[in-house]
Amino acid sequence: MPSHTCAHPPSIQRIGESTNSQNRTFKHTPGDPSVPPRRREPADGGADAGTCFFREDFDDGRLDGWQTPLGTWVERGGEAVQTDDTLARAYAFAEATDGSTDLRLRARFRQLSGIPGGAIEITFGVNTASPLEQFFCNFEPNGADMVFMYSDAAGDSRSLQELDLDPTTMPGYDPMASYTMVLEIRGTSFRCWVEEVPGSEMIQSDPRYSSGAIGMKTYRMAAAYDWIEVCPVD
Ligand SMILES: [Ca+2]
Ligand SMILES: [Ca+2]
Repeated sequence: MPSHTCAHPPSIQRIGESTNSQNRTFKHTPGDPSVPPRRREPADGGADAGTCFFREDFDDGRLDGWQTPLGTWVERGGEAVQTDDTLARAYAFAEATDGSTDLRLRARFRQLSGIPGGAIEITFGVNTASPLEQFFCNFEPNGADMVFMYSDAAGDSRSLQELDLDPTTMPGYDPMASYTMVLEIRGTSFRCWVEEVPGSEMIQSDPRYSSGAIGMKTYRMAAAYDWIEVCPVD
């Protein structure tokens, strides 16, 4: 069994580029929202946290390493915050994998305000030369749907899959709480779910996917991301 320590998630890092921060270890504090939890499903094909491509905890106050083409993004209080809850498209992206197609992306986020159909999303396969071209997995914390979408280079967004899912019917559900979204990519197949929401899994594939940057995205919602990590899968 792995020990209860892991590499401290640095503010921004591609594994292999830094030496000092990778050598630091610390004891996990249960419930500490600023620290990605140790993988809960070690038998599920995930790599140990120490081998991840990329981790960001948004703790140094600067949104360094991120491009923010649309929306109002700031790093504040240990979170990346998109403050505009009116925009139909806001996103920020970072190059995280040096071209790997297969990955497991996890992100912890919460809504701050938004319309009933507003969404918090993670985006992937972002074409950095033409970044409106991207895929994203969409969670609507106020109810309605989970959606996989593809946006072409002109920004035309189409659903690949819509899963009718209303988490507000779950006992004890709090739409303002923090949730953890997971996206697994193998080849051109994707699987996305919200860890705290049973039945939220979507499985989809699309031949237009071929690596790209990853990122955060919102739809008519202000939201805060506590951390995001990209690790190998398999
Ligand atoms: Ca930062
Ligand atoms: Ca954080």
